[in-house]
Amino acid sequence: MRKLDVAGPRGIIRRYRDHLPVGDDTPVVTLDEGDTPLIFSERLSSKVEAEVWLKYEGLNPTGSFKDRGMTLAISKALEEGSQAVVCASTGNTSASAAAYAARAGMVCAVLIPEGNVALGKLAQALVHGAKVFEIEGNFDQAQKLTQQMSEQHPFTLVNSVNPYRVEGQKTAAFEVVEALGRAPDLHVMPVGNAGNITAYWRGYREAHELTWSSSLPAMFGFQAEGANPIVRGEIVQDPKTVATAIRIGNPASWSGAVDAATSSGGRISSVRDKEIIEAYKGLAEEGVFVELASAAGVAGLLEMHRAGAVPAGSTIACVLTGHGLKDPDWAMSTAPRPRKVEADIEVILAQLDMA
Ligand code: AN7
Repeated sequence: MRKLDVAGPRGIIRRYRDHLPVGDDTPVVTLDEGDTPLIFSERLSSKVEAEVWLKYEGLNPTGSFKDRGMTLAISKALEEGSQAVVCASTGNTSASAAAYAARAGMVCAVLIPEGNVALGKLAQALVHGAKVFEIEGNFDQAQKLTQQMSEQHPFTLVNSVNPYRVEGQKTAAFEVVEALGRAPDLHVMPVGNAGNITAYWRGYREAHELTWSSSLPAMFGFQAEGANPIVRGEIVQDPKTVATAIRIGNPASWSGAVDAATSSGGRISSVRDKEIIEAYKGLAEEGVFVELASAAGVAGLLEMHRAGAVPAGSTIACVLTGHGLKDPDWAMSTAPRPRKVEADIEVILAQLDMA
């Protein structure tokens, strides 16, 4: 009897170890992250008259792209003898840090902005045993505090200013290139603290140098209109958007995002909350459940199409950064209520208008 094929190495450190800063002695703290699907979108492709592929990063172990960078950041922290990590977060980084720190047996402290973290993310950080502090302030203030904690106290900072985070996250670009056989023409994604666009651009450039792809994509990043410091060219003191994950007024990797956009021939732009919500609904209608911030890239792509900026027939990769289950409150607030009925098939059929 033929055995099932043994799958290749699991987790981004094992799969891409030749392209990451790890050695034989680096412990591998992994939850088998990465290897996420690149889903073809019929609906978006016909809308924008191009080939649109969705990189569904919500299918990582903790439900967001953050796991790619966290596996490496936590593994390196452990290798360096650190016993505690700290991060500021709009939610997903803290969920991921909490899970990987738990796996490594490390202490994890997280600082989150009070009242602006989606329920699922908060639940994750708490369940994995992180020490969670809701600060009376926003993400940018939390980020300053964690910087001080890591400079003055024995905490390893695992925000994306930690260089291993960006290194790990670049592997998503490798996977897109593997799946398409080359880089896309356009790469579209949300931008918050700007670590991820920095990482994708690095990943695409390395894939190009390694001759995995003969071309490079133009990189398009989208901030929410009320939290768009890079577009404005100045810090936004009181950032506001329904997409709490990207409610950031002073991104740590600002220059990385500008570099990705300008050197690739792309752009950083804003999308309105209304457009983000529309894009979120559209994705749900084709079976893809994301959190609001993740829909910002799609919203941006649709806006580009309206402006005539999507070349017909081009290949487009669109990153969906986090899972819809992260934010059940938002999902429920816009969806219809379930109907309460008697346990009677006739009653149910009558309500369905199918009797
Ligand atoms: C779903 O968790 O900043 O531009 O602290 O959770 O790399 O910051 C999250 C960011 C996009 C933006 N989509 O990525 C955090 C945090 C989702 C996110 C972003 C985030 P970056």
